[in-house]
Amino acid sequence: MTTDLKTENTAKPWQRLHEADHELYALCEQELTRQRQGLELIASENFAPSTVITALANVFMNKYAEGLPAKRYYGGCSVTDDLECLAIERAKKLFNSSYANVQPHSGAQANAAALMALASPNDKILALDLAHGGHLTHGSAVNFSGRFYQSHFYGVCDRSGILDYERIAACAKEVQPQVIIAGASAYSRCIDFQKFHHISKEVGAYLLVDMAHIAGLVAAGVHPSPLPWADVVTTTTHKTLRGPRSGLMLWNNADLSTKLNKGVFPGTQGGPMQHVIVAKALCFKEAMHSSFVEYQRQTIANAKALAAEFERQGLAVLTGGTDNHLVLLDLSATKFSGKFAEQVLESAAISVNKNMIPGDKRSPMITSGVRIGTPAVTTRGMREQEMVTIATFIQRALENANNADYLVVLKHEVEAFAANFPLYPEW
Ligand code: DSN
Repeated sequence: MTTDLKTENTAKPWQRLHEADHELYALCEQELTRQRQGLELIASENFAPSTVITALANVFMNKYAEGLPAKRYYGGCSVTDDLECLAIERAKKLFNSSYANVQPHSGAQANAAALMALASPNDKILALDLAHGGHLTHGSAVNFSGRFYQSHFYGVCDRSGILDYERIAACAKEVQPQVIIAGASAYSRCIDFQKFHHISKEVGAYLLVDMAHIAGLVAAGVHPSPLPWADVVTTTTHKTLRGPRSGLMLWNNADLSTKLNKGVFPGTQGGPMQHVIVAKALCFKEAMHSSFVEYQRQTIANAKALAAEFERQGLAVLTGGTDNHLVLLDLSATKFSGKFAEQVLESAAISVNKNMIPGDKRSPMITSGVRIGTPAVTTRGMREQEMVTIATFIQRALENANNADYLVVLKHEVEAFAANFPLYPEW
């Protein structure tokens, strides 16, 4: 693992479950084995350092601390205040923001809090269409954001698969939204946040940037930061940022502080998970290290190598390549659906996820695309030459999709390959 905080303590945090609850211990062990044996290519997943996982098990779990440092609804919060202030300072430094709220439990919660702060029920919001790479919490009809707000969507250009800022500006003028959301869960190109800023200002909308997927790239300076341009930035902390499963909110305008903090508590959350804030503060520290920048550079280089090899093999890559940590395969010209491809690859110990593509004729449960990300395999130490091997594994699996015996043999080959890159060797 490319972590800078080596631990001398090789005990797994769930070791004591061995005596306390053997069933749970066995499940933790099975999951560790699964993660070690396969190839993890889900773009939103990563392997947090063992130090971060271990940091989650701490006594702050016992503490209620509604409110903010020095303004709590419970006594006994003096140490908790110190912890939360430390985490806030680290988040601000890492992302060069003036303010941070480290309490969101997840990216979805951070988006709920930001929308609660910036819009009233039934206000209009404008975001990237889910089928074009958006996110459920950006206005989907099946999510609170589509139930409580009038959601409108912009898309990517049909031919290029790339955001067309002139069309987004025209759409914003027509819709006149209260909030414009920029950010994606399946978009492989750089997002121009400055352009989104100008579009938002022109129509008098707030700009909310959800940078969950690219937060690690932004922290490392290998993707432009939304902080100079957005009214509020939300993110998860466990994707490219490689921290614990959690959320974060950042902003620069002091006038929004009360609203945004209240959007988190009491707006959408109760007591913060202070034990997770310990692990978040640790991940922010790790992300300031020079080796983290190297890791993010390699993550992008690996995604580019993967895209190039897919194209060389004749598989269609949406947008023709990538600028970030993920590649979108367009399977619409093949006999495969995204769902079928996901299942075939899983039988060869390769984890990806099916994904809608622009103009998809199939439903979100079937889809015509597959999303493939490099953060986790890069954490394992893989580089460009391994990406060529992985693209070949994927192509061989798809070519032999109906040959169960072949897929069993391929699975063993994939597992032997993965074993060359030990995961959590300290455990
Ligand atoms: N579920 C995440 C993803 O896979 O992109 C987003 O929340």
